[in-house]
Amino acid sequence: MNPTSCRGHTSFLDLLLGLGAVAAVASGGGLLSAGASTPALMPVTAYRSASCGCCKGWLQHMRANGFTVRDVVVADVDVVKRRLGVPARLASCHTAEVAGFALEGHVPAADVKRLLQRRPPVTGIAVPGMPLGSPGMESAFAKEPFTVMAFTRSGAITTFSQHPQVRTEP
Ligand SMILES: [Cu+2]
Repeated sequence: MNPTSCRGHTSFLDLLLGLGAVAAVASGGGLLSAGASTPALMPVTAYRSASCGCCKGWLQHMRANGFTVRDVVVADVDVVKRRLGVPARLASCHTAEVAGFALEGHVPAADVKRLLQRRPPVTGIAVPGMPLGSPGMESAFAKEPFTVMAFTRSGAITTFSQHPQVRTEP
């Protein structure tokens, strides 16, 4: 997989959706009252290679959905993936950490929030590869269905959520 091959544009629609989510949280009073334990405010540390455009797109997506993201450029993301226990067959471009969980690839912010709310006994969640239409991989030409997988260090891999996307003909 070549992390430099992806596209780095976040669509206007995605920005709007992200801002909408932040506004919804703010209007509910969550940002003011809930403090540091609010899942939406958990800091995310993201590791990526310097040339990865779609990684930056995912960072933008997370920030637009209320996360504070620390952007760490590393020489070899595979070292980080091994440290965090990401199975090789679930690998994508960037890898991130939030609240002790690993996040691999273009995981939607909504899934990260669900992970933080439910705290299942997993090491992390992943979107393998780089499906078109996933957050940070916006495309005018195609939206591929994708599945968010949960994984453990003992090697168990299960389905966390599914994102059936509508294909558009070019
Ligand atoms: Cu990517």
